[in-house]
Amino acid sequence: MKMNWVILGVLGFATTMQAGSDMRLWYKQSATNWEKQALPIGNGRLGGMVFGGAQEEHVQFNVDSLWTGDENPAGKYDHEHMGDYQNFGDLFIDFGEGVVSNYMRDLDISTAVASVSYEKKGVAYRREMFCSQPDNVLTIRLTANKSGALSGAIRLIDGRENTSKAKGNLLSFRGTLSNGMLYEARVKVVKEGGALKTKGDQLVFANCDALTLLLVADTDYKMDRASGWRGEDPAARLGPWLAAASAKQYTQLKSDHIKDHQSLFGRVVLDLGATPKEALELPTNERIKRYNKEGDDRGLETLLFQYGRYLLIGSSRQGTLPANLQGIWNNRNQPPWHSDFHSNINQQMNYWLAETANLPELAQPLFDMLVAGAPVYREHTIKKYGETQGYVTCMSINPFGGSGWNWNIEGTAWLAQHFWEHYAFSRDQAFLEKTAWPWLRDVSLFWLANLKELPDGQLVVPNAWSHEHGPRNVDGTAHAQQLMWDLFGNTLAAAKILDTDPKLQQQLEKTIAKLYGPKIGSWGQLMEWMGEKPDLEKSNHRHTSHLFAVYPGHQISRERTPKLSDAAKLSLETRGSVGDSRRSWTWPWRTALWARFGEPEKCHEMIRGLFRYNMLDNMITTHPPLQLDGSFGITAGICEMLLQSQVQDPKTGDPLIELLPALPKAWPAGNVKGLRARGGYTVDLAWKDGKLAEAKITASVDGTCKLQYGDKTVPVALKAGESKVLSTSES
Ligand code: FUC
Repeated sequence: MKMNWVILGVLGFATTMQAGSDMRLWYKQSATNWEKQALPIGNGRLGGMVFGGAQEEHVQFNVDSLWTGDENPAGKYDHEHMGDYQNFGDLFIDFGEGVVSNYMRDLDISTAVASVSYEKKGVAYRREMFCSQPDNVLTIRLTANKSGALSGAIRLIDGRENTSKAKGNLLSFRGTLSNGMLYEARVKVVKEGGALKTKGDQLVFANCDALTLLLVADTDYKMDRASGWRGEDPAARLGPWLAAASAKQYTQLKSDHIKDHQSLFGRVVLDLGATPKEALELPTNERIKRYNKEGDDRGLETLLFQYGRYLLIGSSRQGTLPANLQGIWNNRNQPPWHSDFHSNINQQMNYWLAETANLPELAQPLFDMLVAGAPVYREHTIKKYGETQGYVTCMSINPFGGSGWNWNIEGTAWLAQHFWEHYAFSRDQAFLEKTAWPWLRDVSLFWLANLKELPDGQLVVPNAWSHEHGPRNVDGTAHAQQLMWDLFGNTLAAAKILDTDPKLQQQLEKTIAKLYGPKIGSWGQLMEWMGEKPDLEKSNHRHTSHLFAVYPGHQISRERTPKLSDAAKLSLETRGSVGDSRRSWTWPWRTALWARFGEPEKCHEMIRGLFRYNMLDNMITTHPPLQLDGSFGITAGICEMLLQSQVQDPKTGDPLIELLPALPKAWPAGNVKGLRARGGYTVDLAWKDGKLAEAKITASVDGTCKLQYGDKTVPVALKAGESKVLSTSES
């Protein structure tokens, strides 16, 4: 096979790229179970779970910042100080009883609009719901094909104690959490035709032609320690938001919302091949069952990929808190694991896709929260470790800089990787200097001061834990050592690029050389601990912490460290895929790991496993319970199958961009548009008969890289804004 550069435009992607068809989840029944069936909508800050009943609509809603708890100085894992992410409230619309036919509810993830349609007494009803980011409202539009057909009652319920009021065309409640946080929600009902009046704490509407419900909600949380984590009373914003949204026509609200959503969602188009007609005719819950038997539904896999992107757009936008264990969707006041920011895999997995799947600005909330929390982490660290530099945290993080449960001292090093990667993908120098560098430097400083020297001079992380597996407080777990290599390497690279701190650069270089490195054990495995622990190493434990160096790290790779790579592969194979290995987040991580090993069939097996064992009807992954890490993570895993860029030329530092490194047999023909690669590149690919047909690479900054397909490589030099198209031919 030959790879040739062709003149841009001759083989355009327009002909091969199809717009994302079949981007709908749909069902023939309304949801009865919040976790398994309700459908998520969100604008990053405000989220809703839509049940879609014909007799009664129920939208449970959340705001990202409604949290109990505080700075948690004692590092407790309790409800008072660690706190819990709260259910904000519920909105109910009672339409009354009646026989319903032709019922359908759906969620179109390409427009981020959920809808319900049905017929009752000869009238066709339609309902549309979405969370608008530009207008800050959760909007519900009720229509019918006959005038005066809409009658019912609307209730708004506080997630704690109901204090709802109805006045004029408004429903509202307001309250204060145990930590003093103020919160408020309002719903404005705009009717067309008919009548609207209050009845107790409800609004009753009769014989209306159409109604638009606008729900606004917020808290007085402020991501700023100096302000005591509190800002303006939410009431100051809710009024103007409602006034502005109700001044717009519904069609305008909807088109502004869709435009905003598509500006992010539309950046990546994926087509993994055909879906049998009979699968398309099935509602999503049945379609998943069919897929688990037949395995031939490429559209469902594409939908899964895009759903991760949809969910991140819905739960993480600039200015919000990052997506937590449940994204933004939670119907309990003491949810599992507090619905917190879990720093031993889950929080990191939530954001892997942001860079590769072309949603980089959605990672900003993660950086914002960590930077805002740093002064608290620092105090907490000094209390625990005495006067030292930098910071570490406990495993579970809350939005007030607090963290609880056991110390996860390596966690901040793992999070540091996200700061570096954000730069590596964008080459955004200002971000590197202002945001990433302080974090990389501070976490490195902690570790430079706190590593333990072995008698032979090698350096290890003391008191480490291969997450939730085996002994605690041991020296030099593979995971911790690999994190140090990653952290110090990235910090050194950043210091060189920024041309800063030569003393620190020297110290980092020396320390990297002395780090206790990855070891191969007696049966060829990658050792998880300094000593062998055969029973544990051969278990089906869910965590694959010792494989961090393969993904999301890059210390071990097929190309540069083939022996270690083989050992790591054996360790992964040994973990198997039964028992504890079946979790929301295990399959995605292993998809990415197998992709790094260049094992496409294993990758596909992981996708199948996720669908079979850890998928709810609403296509959100379950641990159990519902956990969003898997939904986000699988998108990142699929990205690794199609494109990888972690390997750098050792001399120039240029990325080696590998095209289709793990394309399974099940995806013989397809295309993808808009994946990102390190170095500031965007890549489009088309393949046929299991082989690359065409690649287009576009640069956002001036630079050079190498494209690799199979054993062929070609150098690329591009200026910002330029593209090149590569085609392959048999010869
Ligand atoms: C980590 C994992 C668990 C679960 C929890 C939320 O502690 O070990 O499997 O995902 O986070």
